[in-house]
Amino acid sequence: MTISVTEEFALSEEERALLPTDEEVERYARDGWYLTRKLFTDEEVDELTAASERFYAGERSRALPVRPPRLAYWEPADGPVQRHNDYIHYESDGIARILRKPILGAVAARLARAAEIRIFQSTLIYKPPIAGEPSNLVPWHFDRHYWQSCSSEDMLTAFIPFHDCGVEMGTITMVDGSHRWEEIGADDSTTRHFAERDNNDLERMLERNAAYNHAEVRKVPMLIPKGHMSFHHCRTYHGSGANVSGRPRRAISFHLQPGANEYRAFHLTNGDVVTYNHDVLVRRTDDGRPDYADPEFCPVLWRNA
Ligand SMILES: O=C(O)CCC(=O)C(=O)O
Repeated sequence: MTISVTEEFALSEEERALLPTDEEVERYARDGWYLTRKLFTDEEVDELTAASERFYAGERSRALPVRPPRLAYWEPADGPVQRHNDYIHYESDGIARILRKPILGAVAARLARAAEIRIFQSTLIYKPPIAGEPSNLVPWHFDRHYWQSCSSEDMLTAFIPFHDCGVEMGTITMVDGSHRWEEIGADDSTTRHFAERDNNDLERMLERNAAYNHAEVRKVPMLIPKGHMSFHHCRTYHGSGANVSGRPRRAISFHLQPGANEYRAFHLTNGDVVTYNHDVLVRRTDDGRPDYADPEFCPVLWRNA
């Protein structure tokens, strides 16, 4: 039995058992994060590692037609810092094939309570096994700030490590329930990526927002076995620490949008309109806006029957 009309978006009976239960969907709404069952086989995860190594060695299935203004794009000349490479689902078919496994999109659709899920962005990440490497530290932030040109408040991210991932590797860590906080202190600077911001400012921002909401900052490291992944809501504060494991921490941050998401003009205080990298890549809607449903860059991952 399947729960989808087309073969493309069909699940087997075994896969259906991997979906979050109603209670888990409720818990995601309360906590702002969710740890999945084993969605990828060991072979699929190993293929992610192999395909990422081919990517780092220079293999591309296709290249971006233009370089967007704020592209994260590690190259060998950047050296042994933390590597981030955006649009990996576009540039590596070997990786995209596995990311597009329907069960992943079906889990996201359940959590976001959406009938359709599309890819928004995907970033290949590599934390080198250097205990003191400062670029390995990911300061507290939430992703909605980077997506102000999006209309949806329900975007979400799957964090997909390519191995067992625990605290010693600097796994992703969530601030429990923080997606429900009312925000204070947001200004134009919050739209800038964490790599361009001061870590102490971001730490203070978290503390200030927690205090304003009379909330305790409860940091929950995601202990993710191989083949499993964590999801977080776009307003959930998260970050991660040093990699002291002696092994590289390899992962993909897979950013997803509900079907209803679309471009909106978001103005900064000086009147400038916020842009996202897609805006120089994707096709236009009939009324001239960047189309965040462009199948080339933002393909559909899952659609309910
Ligand atoms: O690499 C990390 O630990 C955090 C990645 C991240 O910020 C995200 O998945 O949104």
